[in-house]
Amino acid sequence: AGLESALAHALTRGEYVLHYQPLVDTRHRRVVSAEALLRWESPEHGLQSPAAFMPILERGDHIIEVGAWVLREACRAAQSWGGTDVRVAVNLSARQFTSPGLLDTVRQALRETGLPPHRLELEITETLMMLNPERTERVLRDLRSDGVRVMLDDFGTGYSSLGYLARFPLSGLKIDRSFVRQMMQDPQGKSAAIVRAMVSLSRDLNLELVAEGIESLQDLDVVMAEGICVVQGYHFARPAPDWRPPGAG
Ligand code: G
Ligand code: G
Ligand code: NA
Ligand code: MN
Repeated sequence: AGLESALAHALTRGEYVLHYQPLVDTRHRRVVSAEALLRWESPEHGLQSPAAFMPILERGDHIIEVGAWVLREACRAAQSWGGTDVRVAVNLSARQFTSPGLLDTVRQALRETGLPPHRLELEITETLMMLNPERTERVLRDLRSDGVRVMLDDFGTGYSSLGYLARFPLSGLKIDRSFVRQMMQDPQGKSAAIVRAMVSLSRDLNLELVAEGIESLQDLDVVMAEGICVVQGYHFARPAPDWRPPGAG
């Protein structure tokens, strides 16, 4: 109960912060996006990862307000990066994605901050995408027609069927970092074969492909050898507060 009641006040007390971790396009040696990652600076418990408190927030309605704050704050930060076209990526929770107000919340965050819609990227998981496929399809169409990008996060670990990749208007796929780990252990193994299929699939479906969890130069070499150009991971940068894109002043 300690965490739960402390969380109820975290938003009004200004205890939430966003850390940012860049996504790098290795072809152009350029940061293309930065993922906003929520942290709770709890006075009693210290810096908390969403893994610790998201499950608690998901049980209440409060998560809708926190999600709206994350969207607005991420858009505000990205707008403050100045004359760059670096995007900002925001993770959506299940409650937030299925809430009737999602589209309004996104539009309001863009309107209030003045961030161009094409600089906002939303990350959803396969599980979330499959909760209500009909609704997902409508919501994604609305978001995409506004110009907002949508990425499928942790791709390869969920339960979506490949048919949905054609049906849903996604912008791209983020290959779960477990594939990179397994490829490093066995470069000719089954995970490598699956990643090769993902590369081919994303090309044919015109989806951007991102490899997560790049922790070393060796990881980078392996994914680049498979033709994956957009990467993210500790090798480039850990999530950090007050992040700005290179050259943004
Ligand atoms: O940053 P970290 O590895 O601690 O994140 C743990 C999990 O929390 C990841 O799955 C990440 O996607 C998720 N997460 C991070 N920030 C947010 C956020 O703002 N909203 C939601 N819904 N999930 C987030
Ligand atoms: O579920 P999602 O992919 O959104 O999780 C994002 C989280 O993954 C971030 O919060 C971050 O802390 C973590 N992360 C980012 N880069 C790396 C990495 O290179 N290695 C590992 N192990 N975790 C990472
Ligand atoms: Na994510
Ligand atoms: Mn992910």
